[in-house]
Amino acid sequence: MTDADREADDRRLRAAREHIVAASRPVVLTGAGVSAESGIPTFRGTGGLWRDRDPLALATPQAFAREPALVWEFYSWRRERVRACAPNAAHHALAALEQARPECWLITQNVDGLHRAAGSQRLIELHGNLMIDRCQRCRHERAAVPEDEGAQGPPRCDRCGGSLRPGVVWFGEPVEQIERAFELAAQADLVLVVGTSGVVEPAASVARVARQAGASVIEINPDESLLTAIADVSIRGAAAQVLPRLLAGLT
Ligand code: BV8
Ligand code: ZN
Repeated sequence: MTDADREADDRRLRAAREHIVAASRPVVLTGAGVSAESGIPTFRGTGGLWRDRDPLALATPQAFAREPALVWEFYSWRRERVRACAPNAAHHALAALEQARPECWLITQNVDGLHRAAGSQRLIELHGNLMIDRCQRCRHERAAVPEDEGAQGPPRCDRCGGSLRPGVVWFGEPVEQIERAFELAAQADLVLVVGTSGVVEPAASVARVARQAGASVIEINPDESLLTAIADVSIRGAAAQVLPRLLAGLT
């Protein structure tokens, strides 16, 4: 990195910090990139594949109806990985931001539960939670248990005998909390977009709704995303490195 690059980075960080200091109703939108440094592969990055199957093709109700045991094994594999992972400095920095800013809400696309584990409470898990099982018949929910993982396929509900499924929102399924997320975005004066490609809708539009309502947009991502175009400041870097520097002294 040249001196000029470093100076440009510092300028962007200072500009972003000014937006954060000025904001009183910040909203944070996170994607899989915020968990990358915890060792959880992103959806579209390398390492995201499982038995060379595309996760996007497995994360659908059709795949589960067609091959329940295979899809159950895919989610068991992901649960096992998530159990071995801990929140990273990015998750902790965002939990500290919530402590310092009573109006701050965190809207995540992630299903790994790491924001909750880091202490974030004003949290909306748009796509559900990987570590929850939900009954397909009576919608009873329970914490996923390691004993149920593996090839024997989805377990049965102990209330109604229906088949359980992972408590996540699959592609093609409605995102039940999106209206609440859009309401918060429409009241925000800042949206911090961390570690998302901006590919998945309607989640990515949380940033667009905030922008249209007049919020400033700050993006943290090593690469460009579909949301870079609406960012006031786009910081090229890893969340676990950038967020602690960006929020130092502000939380
Ligand atoms: C809906 C849970 C309507 C499951 C997830 C055609 C046909 C059908 C549907 C559609 C279609 N076209 C569009 C759609 C809509 C579809 C969609 O968006 N598809 C995409 C693929 C085009 N959306 C839906 O289906 C949604 N529902 O529309 O319903 C409806 C309405 C009424 C009634 C019926 C139906 C539901 C979408 C929810 C899908 N579920 N997860 C599971 O996990 O198994 S989404 C899944 O992708 C994950 O949750 C993940 O978080 C999410 C989004 O991806 P990202 O988080 O952005 O991750 P990605 O890998 O893409 O990017 C990572 C980024 O991090 C990169 O930019 C990278 O540069 C950056 N990064 C890497 N390292 C770091 C980093 N950043 C910072 N620091 C680092 N260290
Ligand atoms: Zn049931």
